[in-house]
Amino acid sequence: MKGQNYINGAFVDSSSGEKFESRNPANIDEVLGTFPLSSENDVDNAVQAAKTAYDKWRKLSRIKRGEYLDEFVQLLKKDRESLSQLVTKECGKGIAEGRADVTEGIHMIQYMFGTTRMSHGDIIDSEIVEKDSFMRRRPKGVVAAITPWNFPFAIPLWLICPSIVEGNTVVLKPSRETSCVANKIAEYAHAAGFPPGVINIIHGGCGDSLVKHPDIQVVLFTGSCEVGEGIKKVVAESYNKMCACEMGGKNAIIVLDDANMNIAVNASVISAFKTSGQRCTSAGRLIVHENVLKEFEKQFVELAKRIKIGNPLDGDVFMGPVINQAAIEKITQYNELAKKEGAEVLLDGSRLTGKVYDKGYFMSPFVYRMQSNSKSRVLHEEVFGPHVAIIPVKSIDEAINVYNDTEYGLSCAVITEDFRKARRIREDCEYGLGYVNLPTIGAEVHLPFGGVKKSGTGLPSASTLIDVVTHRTAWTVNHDVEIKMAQGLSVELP
Ligand code: UN1
Repeated sequence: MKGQNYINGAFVDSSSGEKFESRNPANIDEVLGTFPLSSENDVDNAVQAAKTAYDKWRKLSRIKRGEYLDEFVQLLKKDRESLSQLVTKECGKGIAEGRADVTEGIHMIQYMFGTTRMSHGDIIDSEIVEKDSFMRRRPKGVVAAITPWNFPFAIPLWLICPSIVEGNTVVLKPSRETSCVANKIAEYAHAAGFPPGVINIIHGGCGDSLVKHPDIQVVLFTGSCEVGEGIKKVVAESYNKMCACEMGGKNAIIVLDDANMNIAVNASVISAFKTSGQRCTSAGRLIVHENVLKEFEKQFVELAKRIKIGNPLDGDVFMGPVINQAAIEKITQYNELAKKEGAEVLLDGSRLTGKVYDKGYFMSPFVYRMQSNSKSRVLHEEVFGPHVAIIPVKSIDEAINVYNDTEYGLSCAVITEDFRKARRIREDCEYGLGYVNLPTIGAEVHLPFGGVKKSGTGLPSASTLIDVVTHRTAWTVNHDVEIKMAQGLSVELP
């Protein structure tokens, strides 16, 4: 694929003239596409196009704006399978997950389209009966969306769809690792006939100048803590910008002593190893009651050993490659660090070699037991790979303390048959996404998606992004012929 930026309704090259490649992580000799390394000038062009389009776009009715999304989704649905294959080829997750990513993106478009004929403000009583007040939403302007490679289809659509339905226009800067999928999103948006400038996509190397651009009102970001913290600093220094950042987790499954062992083991394998542990919702910690520890460990390790690793396009492969060489190095370092920090290794994971493995970035699961320890780095830092700790606990109180003992707070699951214990977890653990008898992954688009503490800015994405990309305004109308004031403010005029 020869990728280009998509600015003001046209596919254009970058003024930088520089290029980068996107490769298949399961076969690094395969170049999937070449893309422009965008410059500050390209960023400016894209933001100006979005700014110009904004005025007309915001004046369309919400229903009319939604109809473009309907057209968009009809086109995407026809090519679901080829899009899923591209997602899998470019980011390496299993084909079932490639399909789920495309489905999740389609759901977001359908959901936002569905909201356009529903009420979307409030009517609020006044203390004066002749007055009506309304909470009305207004768009904010030009939105910058910066998205990761692990959900190359769904996450851009999570961020684009609520923004544009509300009347904003968007400049998307996708991860370099998954530029082909982003280019496809641009092609389908173009075919759906969105007015020029409503959706703009610029590739590679320009996130910083996009965030700093004075005409960007909102920055939506999903990715690493380091980048998110940088964005928060830029926003703090400007008077007209705000941001919503989703920034990872050190999520956990809590397995209590009454747990259904089948659910506990399956939920843990799914949470730790789907997407090769590279979701922000993946579980890096399994907090297990000592009464069931032995049984849990035995079954979990047995199942983890049986995981099929290989070409993610093969339907029976559970784990594809990790994304790149840097990921291999980071995960390997954390596996080594766990050993140094006193981990009891139950399943030693490493880079796989030989046959198909030599062509890509394949790693096997690493499972270890470690006592809770506030100084351990591996129990506190996000690894973003197939690396999971089993932490024994003696009670539900200890499980809650261990769960909360990280700087993150995204996804939490408890496995129990006792609704009272589940309620303790619901009330006392710090999280944005909570699950009972389920994995930590797999949230649906019509739920709020976001974490607390270091995991996010407390402004969840997906459905609740509407609150981020709109100003809520108060609009009050008097139906009387005289002015009656609330708060006893009515006075005789002189
Ligand atoms: C992410 O990894 O950044 O809940 C998003 C889930 C998916 C989204 C993950 N629906 O696991």
